Amino acid sequence: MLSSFALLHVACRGQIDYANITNSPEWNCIHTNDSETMFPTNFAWGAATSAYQIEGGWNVDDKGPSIWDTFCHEGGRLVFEGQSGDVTCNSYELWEEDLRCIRQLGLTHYRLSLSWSRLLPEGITRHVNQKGLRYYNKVINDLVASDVLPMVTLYHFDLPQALQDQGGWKSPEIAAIFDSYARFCFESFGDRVKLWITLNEPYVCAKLGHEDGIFAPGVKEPGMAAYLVGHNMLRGHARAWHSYNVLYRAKQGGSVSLAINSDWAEPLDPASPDDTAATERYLAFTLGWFAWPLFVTGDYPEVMRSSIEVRSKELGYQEGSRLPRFSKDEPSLLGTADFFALNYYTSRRVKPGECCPGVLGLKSDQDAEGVVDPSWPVCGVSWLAVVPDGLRKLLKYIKDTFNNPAVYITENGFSQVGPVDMEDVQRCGFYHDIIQEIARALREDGVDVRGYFAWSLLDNFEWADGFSVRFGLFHVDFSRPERPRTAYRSGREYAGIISKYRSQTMVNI
Ligand code: GBH
Repeated sequence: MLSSFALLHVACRGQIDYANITNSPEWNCIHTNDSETMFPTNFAWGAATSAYQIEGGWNVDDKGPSIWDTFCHEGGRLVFEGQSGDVTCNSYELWEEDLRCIRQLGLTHYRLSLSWSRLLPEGITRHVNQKGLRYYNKVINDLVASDVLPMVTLYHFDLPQALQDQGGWKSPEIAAIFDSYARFCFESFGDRVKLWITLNEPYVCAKLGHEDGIFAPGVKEPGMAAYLVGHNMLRGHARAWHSYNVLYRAKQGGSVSLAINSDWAEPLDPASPDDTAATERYLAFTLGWFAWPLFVTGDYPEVMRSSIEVRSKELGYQEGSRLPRFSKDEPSLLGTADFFALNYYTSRRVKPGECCPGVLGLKSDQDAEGVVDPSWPVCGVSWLAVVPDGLRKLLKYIKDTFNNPAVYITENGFSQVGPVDMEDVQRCGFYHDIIQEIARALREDGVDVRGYFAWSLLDNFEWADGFSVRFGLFHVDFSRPERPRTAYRSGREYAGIISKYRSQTMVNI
């Protein structure tokens, strides 16, 4: 077993206090007795990707452009070195290479996303791209034939440009349009796909796409657009879930959810009531924003609403004008998730925000600031402090707050920047640690964890960071037209972990 904290100590750079790492009890107690680690026999061992990040083929075979095509081509200065997903891993041509990687890992599940504008070039079902349909049918059929179950995300950041031109996620009509796209997908693939994610990380689309403007569509309307976008995404999700429930569940028997990203958060000073209240706001404005409507009340968390109202009053906005209300005439949000889909990457310690009471924006509404504990290694991209036990704490919080749902960890990973290191020992240590934390969540906390999807199968187009940040279990050589995939050491170790735990049976959980 690798001693990962020692490896992190050697290999990480950045905001790390080296002296503190070796002294940190958090890192010294990560390793449990391995022999106690067991997983349920049907546990999903997966890896994840998304369409724009791997497919390439951006304008071939009748595919329509998406907002990421536009963002990279026109707003290219916002992406690292003006890069784009035009070709990326070229999985549109090289799917069989991906399948080989999936089989090499021994995955039981593979999470992919569909490119909406590859299937429906204008975003609506009037015009179906048969070649796109054929592509995804082949992917799904090949997976099933290889005994790998697909988890399919309908939307991972890549709205058809044609729909953006009509207002995109800010437009109320988008909910019905998304629903008809979702029905088209359930109808086309639902005989073979039993795990569905409607939307990936609405928080990121809302905040990075419409508040900060650093993701497509690059809208910068602080304190306004993000709430509207989040609202319409939730409305679209709810409609799609109800469609599945009424039209497809009986004959297809699958499950549908929405993937929510959240840091784990805890008070900077646990004894401080201000830090504790700020932590509650921090979680309410990320996890709670999307989980409360689905799992708790059918509406946003009370503390989110009240914080926004306080700022709105100061700034002269009317009640409810920034954070919309759900209409009683529309399908209800409550209960529209068949499982909890969690994307977890990092943790923060939280204190009240230092930002700007008089300023319009999510940060000022939220009034909470997350800081990285000096003992947490930051190994690749700057936001990703590596905190495996934060996942366990977040899982316990989800169990307690959302009435013990079945949970899939639909994304989690560890990034690499700088020179390629095929012997990525820190990432190996990370995967061992995170899987131990999941085992503890199952065994000691009784969390109903159903599966784990590593982000990502392949190095790929990492959004605004382009190809400068690598999350893959397989390295991809982007300088060569064949885009060769080669397993990192972490890929081989993840395969080893899977083969070890797949053959065990969990007792006494
Ligand atoms: C995931 O989001 C995405 O689903 C996936 O496509 C992506 O490849 C993966 O992350 C790795 O990045 O730039 O300082 O504003 C993870 C959640 C939330 C993490 C927003 C980065 C932005 C930090 N993300 N956060 S910052």
